[in-house]
Amino acid sequence: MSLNNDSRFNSSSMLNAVTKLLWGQSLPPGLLVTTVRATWNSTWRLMMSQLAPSDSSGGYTRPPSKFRFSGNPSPGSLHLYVGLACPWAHRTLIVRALKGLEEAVPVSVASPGLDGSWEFKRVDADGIGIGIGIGPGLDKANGCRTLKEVYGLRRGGYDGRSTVPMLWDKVSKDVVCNESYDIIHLFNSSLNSVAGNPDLDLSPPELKEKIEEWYRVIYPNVNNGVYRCGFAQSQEAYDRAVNDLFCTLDKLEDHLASSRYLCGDTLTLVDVCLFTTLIRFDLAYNVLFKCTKKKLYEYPNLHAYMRDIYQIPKVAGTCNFTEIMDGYYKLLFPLNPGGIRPVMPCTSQNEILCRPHGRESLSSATPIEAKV
Ligand SMILES: N[C@@H](CCC(=O)N[C@@H](CS)C(=O)NCC(=O)O)C(=O)O
Repeated sequence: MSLNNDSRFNSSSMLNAVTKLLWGQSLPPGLLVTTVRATWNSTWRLMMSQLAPSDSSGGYTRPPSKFRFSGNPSPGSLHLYVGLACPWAHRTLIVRALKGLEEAVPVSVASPGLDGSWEFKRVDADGIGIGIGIGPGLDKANGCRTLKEVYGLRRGGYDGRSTVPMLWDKVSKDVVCNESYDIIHLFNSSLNSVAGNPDLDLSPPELKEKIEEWYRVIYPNVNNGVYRCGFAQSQEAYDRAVNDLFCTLDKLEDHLASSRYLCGDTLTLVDVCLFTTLIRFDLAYNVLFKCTKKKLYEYPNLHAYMRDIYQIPKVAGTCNFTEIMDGYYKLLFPLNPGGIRPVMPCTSQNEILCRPHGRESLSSATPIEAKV
């Protein structure tokens, strides 16, 4: 048993001893449940109101990213900070890999600490999820212990939320950007002079409008939609979010019956954005965020589309299922106070994800495999 479990065990046995002393063998169950419900509800509301801001109807409102990208990045001085549980950071890892930017933009991988903030630690080799990809580790750019410390190094300091992904400039010692959508655009088109795969364009001019149109659908209803379900603070807000989510998944299921990717024959940035939510769906959102109407596995086209993207060279190596499950179930404390991690669903195992997807016939374009 870990130190942490020991102390949890000791404090609950102490509480037990005190209640026995005051009330005998056990508290009357009705009194116990009512007291704990009232205390837990008000503590939960206090915690949620600070960690997950909501509107007047209890709907989750995501705070905007503080550092948006503008201007020209200086290739050679960039460093990327990510956490592997995070779907927004995952987008940046995929585009970095597909564009062949691994050497030009080194990465440091943080893991969630017990207080829910990001920290860097030395991790054993067997902490590396399915064993073929990236794992958490130390801060290679600044040697900091936490991401908050890295943000704090910028001139003028910073006291906002220290989120991943974050792109750092090692020369100016400043945050370049902490908005994933900006970072993936930057990786796609502004670093071609140092990219191993400069010819791959995940946002070609003729598809830009379609990409934006799809993003306006998937961001509020799916990417942020799952968080709107999980962080809803009223039944009404949850009902709205879950309805938006599943209506959109139904539409996507229909669309993907005849289209290999969202914008047609070729993979684009908006597919990457959808993929990082889909790959976490059965693992985390279905259970923890109460996205329970269906499992992703019950959508044959969406599941095959997800496998299609998973099987693109280098993509599987960016997915770390151990970190995803630990990140959501153990460390998103407000939603899972007991910290018990459910068993990994079979449908999210590598073996299933590597099954043939059969979607080649939907596209006549050069397969992405040949371009990566
Ligand atoms: N809009 C941001 C969202 C990033 C975000 O919310 N990251 C979460 C992890 S999934 C985070 O780092 N949270 C830490 C915190 O809020 O303190 C983006 O797309 O880059």
